[in-house]
Amino acid sequence: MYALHRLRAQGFNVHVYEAGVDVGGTWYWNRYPGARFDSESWTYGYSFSEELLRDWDWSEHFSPQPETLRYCNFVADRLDLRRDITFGFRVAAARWDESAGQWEIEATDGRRARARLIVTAIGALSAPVMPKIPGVEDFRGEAYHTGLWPHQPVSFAGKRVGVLGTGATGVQAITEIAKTAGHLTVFQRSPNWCAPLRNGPIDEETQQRIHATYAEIFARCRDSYGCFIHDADPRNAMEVSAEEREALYEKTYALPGFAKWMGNFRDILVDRAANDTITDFMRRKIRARVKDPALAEKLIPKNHGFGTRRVPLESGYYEVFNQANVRLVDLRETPLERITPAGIRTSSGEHALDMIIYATGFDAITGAFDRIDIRGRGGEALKDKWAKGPRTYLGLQIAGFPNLFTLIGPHSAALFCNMTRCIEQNVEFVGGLLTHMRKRGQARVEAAPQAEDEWTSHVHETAARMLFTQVDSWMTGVHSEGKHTRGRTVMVYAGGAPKFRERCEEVVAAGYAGFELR
Ligand code: NA7
Repeated sequence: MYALHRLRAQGFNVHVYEAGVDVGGTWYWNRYPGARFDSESWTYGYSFSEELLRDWDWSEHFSPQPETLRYCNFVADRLDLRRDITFGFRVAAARWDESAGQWEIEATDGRRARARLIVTAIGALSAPVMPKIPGVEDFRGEAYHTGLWPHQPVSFAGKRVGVLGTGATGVQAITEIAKTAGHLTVFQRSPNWCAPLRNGPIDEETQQRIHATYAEIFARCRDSYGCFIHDADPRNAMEVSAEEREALYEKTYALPGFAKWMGNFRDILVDRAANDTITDFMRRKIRARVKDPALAEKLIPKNHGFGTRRVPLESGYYEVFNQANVRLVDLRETPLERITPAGIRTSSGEHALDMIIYATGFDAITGAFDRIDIRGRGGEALKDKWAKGPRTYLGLQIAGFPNLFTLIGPHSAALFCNMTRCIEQNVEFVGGLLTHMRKRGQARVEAAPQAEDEWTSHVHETAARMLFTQVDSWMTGVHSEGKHTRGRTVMVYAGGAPKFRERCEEVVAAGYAGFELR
């Protein structure tokens, strides 16, 4: 939406093709119960427009999905975006036509369109993945994927509900569904380190303070590693006494949002000994919250340290397992065998269900690209080029694919950064580059192969020091669909948003070095 607004304001002829029947992207598709921000609402809205900031009040510190979707609609209305959007147009193919110097896109229903330049804004977590389990089609009850949730209300009352998946989505959905389900069975393959969200309504006084300090809020986000409002404590975890360490862990655990992940000792995500200390703290928290000690052990992750996967923020998740109507099935103990017409069968027998909810995540980061047949110069398929992992220049362009920009693409900072904040930077960079080209009468831009090589190596080097690269997760390109084919892949730029922005500024100052313009 910002790309449309910005490029249109810069005098370009822009048109958006959107698969959904309305705006909202992630917030349009992910309408499962419990869906909400894991970042402070007032840090997540667009910052580019005084008017948008002035005329929108967030009602909660961590906005629920319906309010966020209303916000997206508010932005679309205020900026009069819909007149340049074709909805219900799912792009199946995009081909570069060298002789015309144009891209041609084709929708799944055969409609076509042409443009000199394409800017993708197809998301990093937008290609939902169903698990590859035999019998998925056989189930006779209700079945939903959280990322393709129906628009009609879904009732859980009196039903036997099964949830598969305990990532950020599963954790939010489970907590909410447990409130009304007749019986809830949670099928857990890997537990995650979850921590309290500590949401609450925004009172009038706080609302006024937020409005009065937006400039400061966004400046703080801009200077932090991931564009979150939380910035790391400058000390290393092992530099202080055990008591001081514990005190900061308690303090951040009691704070809202990602304070415990992003606002902790600076080395907990890079130094294993430091990470062990916070992991031990989180382990004790789970034990204290779950009444049955054996169950608590099952909910404690064994294969990764705290924060090496995105931390699901919860509002009573662990307490759900103290409820009489909730049961945890540990799929590592009793592996899943198949979906049956009546429920889910594990090695210990069949669990009869009225509803199955697949909270099984996304073919992350490259999935949305792989689902479009993107062909560059000489008919080269992007999927083939990225078969062993993405190769890009600044996450924004790909050698061999002229006039194609990939906002929040693989290897951009946006993927280790809060999306809206980094989207704004990405859009402004692309807008600046296109204006630069227009002034010079240039019509074609393509990443230089050498610039792509250098950026790809830099992304790999930067990732190497981070603990998260040694763990299976969507951030390392491992998901149920791709796990066995590609293994762990460096998918994100982990140098942090400020370094990424600096690099982009240097590129601009050097006349868009690394981009071949003609
Ligand atoms: P995630 O974080 O990728 O979680 C997917 C979950 O589904 C995870 O617990 C998986 O277990 C589980 N899963 C996937 N396939 C299977 C099969 N076949 N059997 C059992 N369990 C399975 O996706 P989310 O939607 O929760 O969150 C993604 C991001 O979106 C999140 O970080 C926020 O930024 C927003 P596994 O861990 O692979 O063992």
